Amino acid sequence: MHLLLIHIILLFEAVVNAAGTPPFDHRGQAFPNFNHGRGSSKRAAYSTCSLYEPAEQVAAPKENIWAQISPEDNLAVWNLLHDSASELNLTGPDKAKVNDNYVWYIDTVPVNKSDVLPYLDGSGPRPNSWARVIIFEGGKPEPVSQEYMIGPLPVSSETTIQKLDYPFNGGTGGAVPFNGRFFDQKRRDAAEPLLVSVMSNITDITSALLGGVFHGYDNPESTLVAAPTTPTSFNGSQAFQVIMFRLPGPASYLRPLDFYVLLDTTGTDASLYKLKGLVTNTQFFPTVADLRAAFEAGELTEEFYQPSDYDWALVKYNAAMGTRELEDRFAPQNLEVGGKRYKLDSEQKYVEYLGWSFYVSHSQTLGIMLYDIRFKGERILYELSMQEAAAQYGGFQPKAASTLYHDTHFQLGADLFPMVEGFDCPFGSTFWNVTVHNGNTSTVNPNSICIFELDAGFPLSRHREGDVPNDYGFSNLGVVKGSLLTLRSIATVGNYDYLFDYAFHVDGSLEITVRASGYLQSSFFFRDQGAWGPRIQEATQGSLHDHVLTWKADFDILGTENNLQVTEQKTVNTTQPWWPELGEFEQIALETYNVEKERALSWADNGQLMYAVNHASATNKWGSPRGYRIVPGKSNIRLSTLNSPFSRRNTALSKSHLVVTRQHDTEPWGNSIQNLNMPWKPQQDFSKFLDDESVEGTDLVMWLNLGMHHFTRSEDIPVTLYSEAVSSIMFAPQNFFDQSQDGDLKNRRWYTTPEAAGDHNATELVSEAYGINLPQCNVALQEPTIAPLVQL
Ligand SMILES: *[C@@H]1O[C@H](CO)[C@@H](O)[C@H](O)[C@H]1NC(C)=O
Ligand SMILES: *[C@@H]1O[C@H](CO)[C@@H](O)[C@H](O)[C@H]1NC(C)=O
Ligand SMILES: *[C@@H]1O[C@H](CO)[C@@H](O)[C@H](O)[C@H]1NC(C)=O
Ligand SMILES: *[C@@H]1O[C@H](CO)[C@@H](O)[C@H](O)[C@H]1NC(C)=O
Ligand SMILES: *[C@@H]1O[C@H](CO)[C@@H](O)[C@H](O)[C@H]1NC(C)=O
Ligand SMILES: *[C@@H]1O[C@H](CO)[C@@H](O)[C@H](O)[C@H]1NC(C)=O
Ligand SMILES: *[C@@H]1O[C@H](CO)[C@@H](O)[C@H](O)[C@H]1NC(C)=O
Ligand SMILES: *[C@@H]1O[C@H](CO)[C@@H](O)[C@H](O)[C@H]1NC(C)=O
Ligand SMILES: [Cu+2]
Repeated sequence: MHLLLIHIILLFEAVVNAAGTPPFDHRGQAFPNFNHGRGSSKRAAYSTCSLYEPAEQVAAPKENIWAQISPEDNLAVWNLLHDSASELNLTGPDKAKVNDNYVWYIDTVPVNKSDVLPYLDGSGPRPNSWARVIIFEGGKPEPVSQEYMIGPLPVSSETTIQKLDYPFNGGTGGAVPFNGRFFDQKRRDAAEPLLVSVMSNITDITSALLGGVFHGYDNPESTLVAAPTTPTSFNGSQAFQVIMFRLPGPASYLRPLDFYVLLDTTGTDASLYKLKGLVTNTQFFPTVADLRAAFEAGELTEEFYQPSDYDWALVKYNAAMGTRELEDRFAPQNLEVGGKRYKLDSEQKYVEYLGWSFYVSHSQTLGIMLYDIRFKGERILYELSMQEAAAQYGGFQPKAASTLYHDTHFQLGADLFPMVEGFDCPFGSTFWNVTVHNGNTSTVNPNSICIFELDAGFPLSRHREGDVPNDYGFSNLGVVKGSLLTLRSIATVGNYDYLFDYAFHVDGSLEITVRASGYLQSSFFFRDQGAWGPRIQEATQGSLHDHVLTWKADFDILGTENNLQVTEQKTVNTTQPWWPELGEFEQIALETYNVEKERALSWADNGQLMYAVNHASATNKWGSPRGYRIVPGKSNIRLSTLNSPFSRRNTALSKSHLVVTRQHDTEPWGNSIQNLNMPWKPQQDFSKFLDDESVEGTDLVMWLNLGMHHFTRSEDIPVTLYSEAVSSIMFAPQNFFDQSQDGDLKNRRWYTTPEAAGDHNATELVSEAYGINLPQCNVALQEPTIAPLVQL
């Protein structure tokens, strides 16, 4: 941990003067006066920029009632559940087996919007907090995983334990059959003896074909890694495992081998588990004996071998690639040299920034969630949260062909980890912690959310009123600084590092961006399998796959009475009397209507369609409904496969570009985190949200899909690049205001060349800077440190 001091003198003034234009002899009176000279002899006089000054604190208007339950509540709930009086008959986590009852995890039940609004907007009571608990009830005659709600919190004599059924529409409430539940360590332990018995019996074969052996997940004699996938059931009547083998060590995801074991793991009695078959050389062998016969007949060979080293797969400097001229210089940075322009209530996780305000919450499953998002005091969104990060693969081999992931199932929200200042987030960013509950304890993941203001990288707006015969060639020139506040988190879910950005622009627009880096889930390379992705290393194919990430955008434009307006840009034939010679001619025209009922929608071909969420009756000064447009950004896709057995009904929300539904307390989530292993009989079927309800003049929710079709490439080695693996969407005012929201920004310049009397070639330039000081300070950057995770 050393301190790296980098001195950069910020001489904006010198830069301006270096442009070869006449000096500013005619500064407007608002132009700041600088005492510091430009000479290097004066540099010592500059003080250090306040980059690391914390943001000013502000008191949130209301308590953050969306916040997750505290570590104290988590422990109290844990103890309540494990008290014999609960009659839940729980076994402690260290002793429990698949056929016992034990707690999987504790999270937070979303507060009902119908309870929140009276509190938020009036003097209604503070809504109660409830814990959400998932208990694996393998000890029941009919073993299930069951969700519970425990509250109100903190635990008192009023606190009850109830089944949490109401958010789930699949027919079995919060219960999922044992076979469809999360394939946790205990299920893996139950299935491991069968896998080991198979693999230990064929060590000669695996040594010859793969160069390794497998004797158990944690057995030190194993030189192969077993990598199961999901889903592990279709409808809860059966359970299976599709296990691929890889070379161990870092970057194992990029070193797949040509060997697969398929197991039947139905039920809680592991003695009934069976081998379904083995796959290698693109052949299926129902039994070990069949595999052995083929091996002994010399029919099994490998054309390629994974290299034993893995240096090529690490995200580190690769000297063998040479150097680039001048790249040894320090890269440009975004630095808040004027001091932080946002205020925080760090306790309540509340943010204010140049007219914006919002609350931040976090859940174990969904990661960051934003609430009560307002601009200039007016509510735009009640909730903005990611609901699912799905990925589905394709390939001519058992793992890629079957893999579907729902990353909420893998607790994406628990995977937000400390970020690297200066690299993941700018130097001087504000960092917030994330707390994750785990059994009866909680862990603090420090610095796992960062907040910073960025230079947008482009001016928000400008105009040069030109073609005037004076020395400057214009009569006036206005330009406004573009800035935005970003709230960032990175979820490392296994192989992938998803980067989530919420960006609040100064004009009142809000942008969501998600990027992906990290390791591909790859497959063993076969020459004839180009349909599923290119060869990207010696023996590795980059497996083709889709990523689809769904956002819930519960718009409340000025309240809950909203419409979803569609504006189609059509090509129409018209006649106009002043062009009789044209007769009918084609031109563009708008057709506007409100969506009447809940439905799935698509982005239009050639972008000739606009969706806007409007208030049902409020209009701007010019008579247009006040609203926000949903502006498509990069890669607003949907899942490619609509009928795959692995993503049939459990992934319904990923299958359209966007969906509008009516808001209900009973529909807080777009997906169930226990849906993954129930593709044919999901705990929650998103398509059932669409039950013909009206969405006119009512509280509506937009479900928006971002993502990408991952056309894998050799540049995914060592890891996928955030530059290209990116998807975004923006919400922008659409007649919400009477004019653009940049007139009140002082970070701008206004230049005029007033006409001197009788002299149209005036050379006088008058500039206006509105009194914003240009900082004159030394930049002293500190080498980032990474804080350890703290077990409470
Ligand atoms: C309690 O759970 C165990 C499994 O952990 C089970 O064998 C036993 O039957 C259960 N007892 C009751 C009363 O349900
Ligand atoms: C939310 O509303 C539903 C439906 O009215 C109700 O069943 C449930 O108990 C409420 N949840 C909470 C946490 O208050
Ligand atoms: C091991 O292989 C032998 C013969 O190849 C077979 O008889 C035996 O059942 C196998 N054991 C297992 C667990 O597959
Ligand atoms: C699951 O699917 C199988 C095969 O289609 C069917 O026989 C079984 O009845 C289904 N079970 C449930 C609970 O839906
Ligand atoms: C959590 O449970 C473990 C046993 O599983 C126990 O040793 C520990 O003291 C408990 N911690 C707290 C804070 O209750
Ligand atoms: C974040 O966690 C660290 C480590 O537990 C702690 O020192 C720090 O005070 C926490 N910061 C906030 C803002 O809670
Ligand atoms: C306009 O009319 C022309 C001539 O009848 C026809 O070819 C064209 O398709 C029409 N365009 C539209 C948009 O209807
Ligand atoms: C203005 O500038 C133009 C072009 O340089 C020149 O032709 C013209 O004479 C000038 N007019 C006056 C009034 O100086
Ligand atoms: Cu990908």
